[in-house]
Amino acid sequence: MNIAIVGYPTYGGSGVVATELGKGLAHRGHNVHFLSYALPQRLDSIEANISFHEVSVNVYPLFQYPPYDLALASYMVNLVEHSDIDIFHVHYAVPHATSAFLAKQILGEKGKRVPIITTLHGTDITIVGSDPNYTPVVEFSINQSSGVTAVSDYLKEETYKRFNINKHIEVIPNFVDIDRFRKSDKEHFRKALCPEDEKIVVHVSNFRKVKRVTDVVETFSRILDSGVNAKLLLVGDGPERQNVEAKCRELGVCSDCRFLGKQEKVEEILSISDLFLMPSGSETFGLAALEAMSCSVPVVSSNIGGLPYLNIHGETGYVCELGDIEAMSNHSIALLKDEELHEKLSANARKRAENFEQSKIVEQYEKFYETIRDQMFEASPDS
Ligand code: GMT
Repeated sequence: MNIAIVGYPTYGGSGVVATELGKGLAHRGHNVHFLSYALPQRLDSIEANISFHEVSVNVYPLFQYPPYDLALASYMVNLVEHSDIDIFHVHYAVPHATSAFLAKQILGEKGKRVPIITTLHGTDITIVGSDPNYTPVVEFSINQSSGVTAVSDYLKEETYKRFNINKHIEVIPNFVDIDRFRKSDKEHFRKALCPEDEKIVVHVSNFRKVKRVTDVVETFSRILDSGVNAKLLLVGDGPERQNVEAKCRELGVCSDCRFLGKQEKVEEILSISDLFLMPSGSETFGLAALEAMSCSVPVVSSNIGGLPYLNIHGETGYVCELGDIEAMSNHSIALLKDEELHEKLSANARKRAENFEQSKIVEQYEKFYETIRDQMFEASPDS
């Protein structure tokens, strides 16, 4: 198939899923076209059957807000006219599902029909999409998609609760490349960061408010207070960075925290980590936690959204009430102090991650594409 994938290029779960899915589909022989306003972070290799189309938006003095959604719709139309696209798969409803609807209408006028799959990821439903300034358009665009997927049962239910959706939503979970994300020997790296053999606590996110990164620092500070010799690695960057630094200063833990920024080889950092903290206020699945688990790192997280499904309490880590720093630190301390327990949870975490192995999930998407295409062309075979 010729598959066009639309997504965000940024350091975040929906962009990672879109890019890794495209790479997986290309690996299975499909031709994949990525459309975005910049090269996706994880699109780091050159393959004969992958191409990237940068959507650029003209600036004009009249535009306070350059209309990216219109430019994207135009690129989608042009792509079909020149590259014979079989399916569009858009990730994150806002505004991609709306651009896709517009492209579909324009192509329809030209006698061309291309199915549109929309994958719902998270805040496109729980925060941004639920903003009344966007709700009617988001709801309409989801309903106009040919097929809709959500990354967890939790997100599927939230979507039905928050919007008037008249479509089946297929749940296809996040996935991980378990060969790339596996514990590997990076002892030299560990020694460089932790010369005194300190425990390594890690957090990876895009540092948005919803990730509650200051809770990570508070939990870490209590871990140090308990006498555990540890370092905190903060991977990623974003709007909360200043507040997080301020929290480190307030708690006097700066010398034990390392801000590593937007790293590409996250698996190397996870390979030397002992504990992953994810105290998020909203999380539909928790891809960053899955990648940690795949590297045999147990997770202490909040019990929000899809997290209790991924991170099984007492088996792969612990889930705690939102904002319960005490519970998060108590579980973290117990885990870091008890080697036998740590070993057991690490092994369980890896095992759990293997359920979300990339090729299995890519195949599910492939099957879903075929089902939607069959439904569409069976319904009106002449078009
Ligand atoms: O925050 C978002 O909704 C955007 C998205 C992203 O690009 O970071 O994250 C969501 O999608 C991921 C991939 O499907 C999920 O693993 C994350 O849990 C989800 N984030 C939230 O729900 C906050």
